[in-house]
Amino acid sequence: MTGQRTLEDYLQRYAETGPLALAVAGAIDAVASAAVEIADLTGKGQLAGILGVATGRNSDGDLQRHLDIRADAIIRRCLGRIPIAALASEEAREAEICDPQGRICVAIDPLDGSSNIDINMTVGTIFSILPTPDDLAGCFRQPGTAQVAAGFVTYGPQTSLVLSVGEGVDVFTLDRAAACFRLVRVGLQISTHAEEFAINASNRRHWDAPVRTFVDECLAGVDGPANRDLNMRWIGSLVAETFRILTRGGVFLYPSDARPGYGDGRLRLVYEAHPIGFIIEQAGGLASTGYQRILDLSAQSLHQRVPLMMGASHDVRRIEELHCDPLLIASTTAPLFARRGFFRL
Ligand code: AFP
Repeated sequence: MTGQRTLEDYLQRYAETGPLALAVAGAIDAVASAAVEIADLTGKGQLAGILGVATGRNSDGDLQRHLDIRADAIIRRCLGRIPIAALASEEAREAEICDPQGRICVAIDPLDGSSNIDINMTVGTIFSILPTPDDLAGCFRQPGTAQVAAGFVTYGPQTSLVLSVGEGVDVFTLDRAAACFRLVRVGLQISTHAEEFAINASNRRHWDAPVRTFVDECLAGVDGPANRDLNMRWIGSLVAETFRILTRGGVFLYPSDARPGYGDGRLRLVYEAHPIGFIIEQAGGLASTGYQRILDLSAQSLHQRVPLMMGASHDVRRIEELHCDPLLIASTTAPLFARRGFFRL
């Protein structure tokens, strides 16, 4: 039953399944409480001040905007009410040890897509929930498969919370009048073949051959190896792209490329690719670097970047084939593209 069931009811039932589930439910409830505040803030736009103005750079050199910092503070305050062992955030250089007796550790991207704030585009919060390991120092070096829950919130026309506790993907939409999230979708599944692909095509000249070949196959449409016509989208907000793929399918690529600083792509492993990969796999899709399953990776450093190709299983497998079998590149780089100059290879 959807529409009436609240996130609170959902979490109460989940929490009864054990002490770890109780801790996970508490963290999700805290993130949801923070999301109600952040939604109000983003909904005010410039009435809340110049939220998108850059106020500096984070520990990894990314522009830090006013709302990034506000969102981080709101989430920290809400999570501070429950016993978590450690907290990692895109907005802080180091992870914070909180309550070593806490059963879980939480990693967050407080506001993904913040470069979209001033153009009124969807932004979001991403969260990953891990069990506390025996060696707390290694809590954020666990593989993505260790996650017990993950999700994200989109602050767009609707404020929606997309959640998985390892039993499929469900969606809750904020009932603003009641200030509570209500269950609206249960058990989302991504179709195996994409009808849309998403990549920042302005970087084409910087891509490796496997990525160029895959995109050329998408552009060749029904007359090419893909045997179907595909549309293209690029929003510049990972949470919005992921919500679209969960809703109507598709494949997303943020590959590594030849630009300085993009040798491992742009997206972060611990608080972006791991939670998004968890959600995508729970919905029947795949998430890969092109060579490896995202969830099999363990971070060597907290803000480590990673290439991310995710979504429709057939298309992610094709991307992996092109990365792993160079002969495929030669055979599919047809003279059509090379000689007629459709694309400079
Ligand atoms: P910001 O948080 O700096 O806006 O970056 C958003 C993001 O990490 C991810 O959400 C987008 O998919 C990606 O960057 C867009 O990157 P490009 O601006 O290079 O297309």
